[in-house]
Order: sequence, then C-alpha cells, then structure tokens
Amino acid sequence: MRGEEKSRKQNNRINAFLLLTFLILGLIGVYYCNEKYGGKILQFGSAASNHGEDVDNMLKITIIITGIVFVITQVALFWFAYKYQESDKRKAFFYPHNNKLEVIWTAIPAIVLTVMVGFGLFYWFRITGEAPDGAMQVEVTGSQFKWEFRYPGRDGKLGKKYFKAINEGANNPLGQLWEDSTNKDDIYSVQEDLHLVVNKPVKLVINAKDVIHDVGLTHFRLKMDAVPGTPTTMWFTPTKTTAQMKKEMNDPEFVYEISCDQMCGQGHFKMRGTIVVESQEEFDLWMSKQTPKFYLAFPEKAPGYKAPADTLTNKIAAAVVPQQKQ
Ligand SMILES: [Cu+2]
Repeated sequence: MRGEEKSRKQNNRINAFLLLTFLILGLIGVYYCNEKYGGKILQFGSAASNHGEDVDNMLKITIIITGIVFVITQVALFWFAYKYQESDKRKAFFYPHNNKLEVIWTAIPAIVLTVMVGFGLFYWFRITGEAPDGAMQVEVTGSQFKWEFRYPGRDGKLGKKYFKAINEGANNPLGQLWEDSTNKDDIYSVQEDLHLVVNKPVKLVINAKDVIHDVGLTHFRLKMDAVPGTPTTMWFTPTKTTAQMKKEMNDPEFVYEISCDQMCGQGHFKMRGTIVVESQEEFDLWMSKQTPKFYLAFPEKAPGYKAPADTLTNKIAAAVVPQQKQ
C-alpha cells in the first residue's frame, strides 16, 4: 500500500498533461483539415440559383457560429482539466448547483438553434411552396437508371398519366393518357439535356417509377426526393446561363448536372443528366425543334403526315424496321 498516493498523484499529472496535449494536437488537426479540405466543400463555383445564394449564406453562418462555439468549449474543457488538476496547494470548492447559470446555458443555445432552424424551415417552405406566377413547369421522372423529362408544351399543362398506361414499346414511357387533350403537345426527352431559361422560375414536378431516387442539383444548391406514387415539387430560378458559368468557372467543358442523390441500385452512378440554362430565344428555338410524344406514338396524326407511298424502298423499310425494334 505504500506509495499508492504518490503514484495516484503522478497519474493525475500525466493525465492532465495528456489532456492539454490532446487539446493542442486536436486544434492543429482541425486547422489542418480545414486548410486541406475547406475549399472542397463547395467547389462548384458560386450558387447558380436564387435559393442557392440563401442556402450558401445559411451554411456559412451556421459554420461560423458552430465553429466559434466549438473552439471556446473545447479550449475551456481541456484547459480547465489541466489547470485545475489535483494540487496540495488548494482545496476543491463544492459548488453543486446554480439555477441562474443553468438557465443561461440552456436558454442561449436554445434560442440560437431555434433561429437557425427557423431560417432553414423558412427556406424549405419557400422552395417547396407555390412557384411565382409565370413559372415554367417541367416534370422529372427517375427510374432505374435514368432521368426522363416532360415539358407541358404550348398549353402550359402537363397531361394526365396513369402507371398502367406505361408502355415503352408503344412510345409511352410515362403512361400518358392520350384521351387527355392536354397531353397532345407534351414534349418528352430522356437523359438528354434538361433545358431551362435563365432568370425564369421553374417548378419541377418530381416522380419515380420504381424506387426512391433524388433529384440532386449541386450548382443550384437544391435536392428533392423522387418518390414512387407521391409527386414532390420544388421551384427555383436559375440565375446564370451555362455560357456564363463556363466563363466564371474558367472551364469550357462546364455543364450543369442533375445527379441521383439516393443510392437507388447497381446503376445508380449512371443517373447523370445534364442541364442547359439558356436565354428565352435559345429555349424557344430548341423547343420548336421538338416533336410531341403524341406524334411519335401516333405518327399518322401528326400535321403534314403523308402515308408512305407503295414503293419498293418503303416496302423494304417497313420490313426492316420492326425487326430492328427488337
Ligand atoms: Cu436513382
């Protein structure tokens, strides 16, 4: 039993020293990681949508506040453990409770966190709420493993659809109900560029055909789950054209991307779509070149349709095409 107190005191000193070392090495580590990875958090240039700027600011403020609190609390914790280690020169002061202190350190974090969560909720409700008047609408459908886009066409309305009407072979991959006349001018594209107009709000109506996917729009700082059976929506205003971003990022290859942000299966990585943000004129020009899916499903109903003449070439074509389909 002899020497027990001495070794306890020695252990205490070692522990106190180790706590201080841990504090210093820990803070150096935090600084180092920040230097090394800080620039990679948002390496996608500045936000390219109206909401994106708010989201970036919110993130910045959150990191600053939590960063300051982190440093103060960690330094206090480990420094006090070192400074007030056991000593023969002083006696511990018994101080078990103080209501005023309890209230202060409960109320201040509660208020700060409520304000931060409040901002998040405010932005969330705005992003998922009603789009401004005059917003364009695009339907985005995720399936294993691709994105499909549908534009409402000239009438501005997306036609009705029903999952049992889905028939890839009959040119109806989304299950559009052709008896609904608003379907007849709807434009469909798959995996190709999603075309958006700069400074024009767009509302995305998001669907999924099989499992849960997620529309991830990194450059616009937005994402939204694509859930089978339950359409989700979000709206935003792109603020920079693809050409502007190419210049800003100093990257002639730059494209806006739409990624799938849910692990949705083996081909998850393939769900990369691209987005073109362009002027209204460019968009109109692109749109004028598109053929509504209805006319692809029923070519004989397209304006200016001519029944193929009974020539030898057409007979060969008619014989060959169905085979190629398989
Ligand atoms: Cu997916």
